[in-house]
Amino acid sequence: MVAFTEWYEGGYGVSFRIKGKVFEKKSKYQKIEVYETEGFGRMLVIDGAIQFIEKWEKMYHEILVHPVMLAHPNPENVLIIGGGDGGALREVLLHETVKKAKVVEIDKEVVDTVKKYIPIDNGAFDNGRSELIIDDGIKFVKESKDKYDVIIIDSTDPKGPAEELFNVPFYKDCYRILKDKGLVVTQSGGAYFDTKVSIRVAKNMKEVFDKVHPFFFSVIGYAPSWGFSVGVKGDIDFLKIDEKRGSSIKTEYYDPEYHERMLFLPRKMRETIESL
Ligand code: AG3
Repeated sequence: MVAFTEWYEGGYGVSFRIKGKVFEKKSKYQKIEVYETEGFGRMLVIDGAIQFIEKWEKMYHEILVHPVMLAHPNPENVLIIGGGDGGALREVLLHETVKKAKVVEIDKEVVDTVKKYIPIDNGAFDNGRSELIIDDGIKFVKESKDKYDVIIIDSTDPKGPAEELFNVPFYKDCYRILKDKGLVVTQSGGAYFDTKVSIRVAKNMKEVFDKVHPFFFSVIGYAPSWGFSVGVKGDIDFLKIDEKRGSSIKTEYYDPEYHERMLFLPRKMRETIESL
């Protein structure tokens, strides 16, 4: 039996039986691999970490995108940092309020690999409202003169090229380039494995944003209960969404009816984060 396993601290593994490896390349930034799984389509792996599995990628991309898009009263200008696979962009463009969505991806090889071997963008990169920029997200945000309603950080984990995307200086730049009110969301590690990432993000975001909301959702392919963290600038209640817009978006996992309940935290995590 051939399998691909991603190992977490202490020896916990997330494993898929595979039919074979479809592609492998070391880009300037990272090692990119694509596997054909036995039962769930293709899988993208970067530096040994599972990024998405075709059958379940919506579990992650819907939960990353829709809560912030629906809590914002009128998201028109959206910035995605990372997200070179186009999954987050595809979900952003479901929102008719969006006039412009930019994807700033550091590694063109990720875009090309996914386009060729696991296209999930569903035409999003060709949509007239979208723009793909190959650049370092840190630099882009630091130099940006444009202002955004929503910033979505769809990055790899804080090792390698994404490390700085989890630090206070980057969050400060994000805060600066949000309009008077705006929202930032980032993936922030597992609740039980990689807990230190969730705690680090909560701590660093609390230094910068007016309000911070961490939440967790199961994403098949990652360790149980994956973390997402939202930073609020200005007068926006992240707990309330625009129900009318919510009911017009077709989703499989994100449920506008359960928006608030999604913010449930395991007790230990809630106590730890509240004490920061
Ligand atoms: N972004 C990475 C999610 C984190 C995965 N981490 C892990 N498996 N250790 C997903 C990219 C999809 N757009």
